[in-house]
Amino acid sequence: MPFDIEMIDTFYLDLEKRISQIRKIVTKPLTLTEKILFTHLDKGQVQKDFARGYDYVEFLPDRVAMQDATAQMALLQFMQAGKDKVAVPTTVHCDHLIQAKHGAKQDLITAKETNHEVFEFLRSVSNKYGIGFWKPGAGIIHQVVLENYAFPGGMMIGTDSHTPNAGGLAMLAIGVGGADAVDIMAGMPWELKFPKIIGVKLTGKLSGWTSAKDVILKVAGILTVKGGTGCVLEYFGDGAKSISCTGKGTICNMGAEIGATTSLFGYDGKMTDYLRATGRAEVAAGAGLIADHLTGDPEVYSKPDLYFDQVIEINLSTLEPHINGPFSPDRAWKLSEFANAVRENGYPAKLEVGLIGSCTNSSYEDISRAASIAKQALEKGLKARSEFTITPGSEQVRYTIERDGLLKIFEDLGGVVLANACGPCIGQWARHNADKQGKNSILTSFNRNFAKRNDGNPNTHAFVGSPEIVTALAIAGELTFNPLTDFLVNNEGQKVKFDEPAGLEQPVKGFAFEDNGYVPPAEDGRKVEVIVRPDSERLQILQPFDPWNGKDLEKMRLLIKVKGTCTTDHISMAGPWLRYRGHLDNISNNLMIGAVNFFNGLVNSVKNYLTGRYDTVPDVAKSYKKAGIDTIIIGDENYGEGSSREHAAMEPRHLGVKVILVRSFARIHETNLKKQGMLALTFTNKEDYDKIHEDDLISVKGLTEFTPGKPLRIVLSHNDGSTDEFPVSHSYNEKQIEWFRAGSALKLIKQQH
Ligand code: MIC
Ligand code: SF4
Repeated sequence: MPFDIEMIDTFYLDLEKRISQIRKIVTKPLTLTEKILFTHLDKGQVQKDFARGYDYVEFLPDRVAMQDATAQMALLQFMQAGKDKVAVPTTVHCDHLIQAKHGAKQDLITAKETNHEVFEFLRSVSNKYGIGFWKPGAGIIHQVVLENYAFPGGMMIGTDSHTPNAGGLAMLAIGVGGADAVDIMAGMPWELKFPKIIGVKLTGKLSGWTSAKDVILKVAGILTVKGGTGCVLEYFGDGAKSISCTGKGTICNMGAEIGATTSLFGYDGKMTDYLRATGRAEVAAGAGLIADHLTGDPEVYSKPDLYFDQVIEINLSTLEPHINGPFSPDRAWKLSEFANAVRENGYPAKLEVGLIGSCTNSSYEDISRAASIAKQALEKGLKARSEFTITPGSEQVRYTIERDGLLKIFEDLGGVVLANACGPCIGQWARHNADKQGKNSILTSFNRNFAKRNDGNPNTHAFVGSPEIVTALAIAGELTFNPLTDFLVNNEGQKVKFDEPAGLEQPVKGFAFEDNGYVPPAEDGRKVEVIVRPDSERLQILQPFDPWNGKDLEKMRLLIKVKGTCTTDHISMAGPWLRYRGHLDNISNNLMIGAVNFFNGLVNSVKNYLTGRYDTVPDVAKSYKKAGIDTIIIGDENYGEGSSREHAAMEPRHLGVKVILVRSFARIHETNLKKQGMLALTFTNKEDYDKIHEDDLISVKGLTEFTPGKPLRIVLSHNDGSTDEFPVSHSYNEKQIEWFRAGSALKLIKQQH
């Protein structure tokens, strides 16, 4: 029986009626995005056609998913909300804390030991509050959600930026910070600025070496890392119908890399197939009865320019495989032009490691296509010349590909099968020699490739491609190899060439598993005890942040003026720091240690005016905090892109930073800052970024009249006695201003209960 089938059935039974009510108010043809958003409006809300990119709207999503690295902070906050049980179906997935070193079996045993306290905490909190718990080794959150929980027309939020993966099953799934998840778990509506909608029309059909991954690699190249900010990408067209459900998941998942609020496809036959293959024929039957309401209206798709804010068209028949990177997921190269790019840019041509899998590319189809290449290599007398790792996304996929002999093919080729977890994708990779910081290249089928992300080495050039391309290049051992055109020489000295990959969307014998790793919660969790040791270095009960003192912020010191890209990995690094995700004080020791200081071009080296010396960012922040001096961080474009981790907002808050002033924000991070009671401001005139000097005293004026839509003012007192003044913008609404005044959104929830 599918999870929460009653909830899904009720939703489907009611949908026809709700859509016709909506059509009375919004008389134009509707995109799927609008249908889902309108059918999930908070109850009391008067329905109207909202202004895209402008109106804040309150929603009631159907479910919440959290992964272990973000769930700790989310649940530490939820525990303060004073509830007995979560208000909507919710799950926790243990996937980020498993380090890849030797291979699946041993790594999982080690992870369970080293993270015992955290896993126990998550298990007991889940048990207490009615949350489904997926054990370590069960799989990566997004793959498990797609296999078990996602349903067409539904809406969910997840404390991970790649939550949009469920868009592959026509669900509107949005990545958020933990405090947002607390809203929904506590039974309150969750607000979002009504998104703009970009239509992506897919024509033609994928074939040969080109796969779903190449669609999103191409889209990332078109839109860049910030081109999707504030937008939902809705895919449609005949080409869309030809892509497998899991392939659609890949495309939606990696939409996080262009800053999109989410991405989704309309319900179609591929989704029916997948629902059936994963034991959810009931969901498919329910969806089938109201299929028209689970996709955009035909008028929208036939005249997309009239109904979308922007339209992109991609012909799948002529789309080439792509490789994106290094250091940014939007640096897109056609495969036929990649070898030249490697030579011209001096990227290390030797491919050290090829890594396949992750939440975005570990479906049966992905693995079987990659295995078809690996099999050919074995038959043609080749072995992998690069190191090669395989990360299955879930125990269901792992068990099935083992049964079907696919894992053995990879192992015969020299591949290492890692645990069903994030592993190297999030720097949980004990890569030998990474500490020597040598210049090298790796190629993954993951979604992100920011500097240092995979192994902590700033000189690792990480590139992203489809699993079949990664496999072919790992066999060749060279980034300049093009499997479509080039030959390899085998161990008998013969020239051999690969045939096109071939795979199966669904396993012929069906999916199987012995233990999928799911642990249901107690019926009545009130007596379950949750233990957080006061001396724990991994977990810490949260202390509420101070409320606003009612005054303008005067004469703050600059903590750091960041130069260039500043992702959440730069603000709160992952890898070894994942260890402290449940302990705000300890994790704050990584605040901004990856960001480049504008004034000296160095990482983790900023001036401390109390000592006159340059020191690490966390130490300088602590020293100002101890002296009672408020601080400000200045940033550039798309500040906080990447992860949903709210630590990137809580750490500066904890260490006395009052304001983050940037050229522009990534969506999730901006909301996280607001939720934690920070001032998130943007330069009204982007050039004013240049006016900020290292030794300025910086004030924010106008806070006593803090109002939606009204700019605040910055006053700079320079060291030479001169001053500068300029306006700064904000996107706070009334409610968000209340969060600022109270000290955080959570404090308001507590006051209200
Ligand atoms: C990521 O892919 O960057 C992560 C690690 O999954 C993050 C979540 C986290 O930092 O815990 C994300 O995507 O939100
Ligand atoms: Fe895990 Fe990587 Fe997916 Fe993030 S992107 S959830 S780290 S596999």
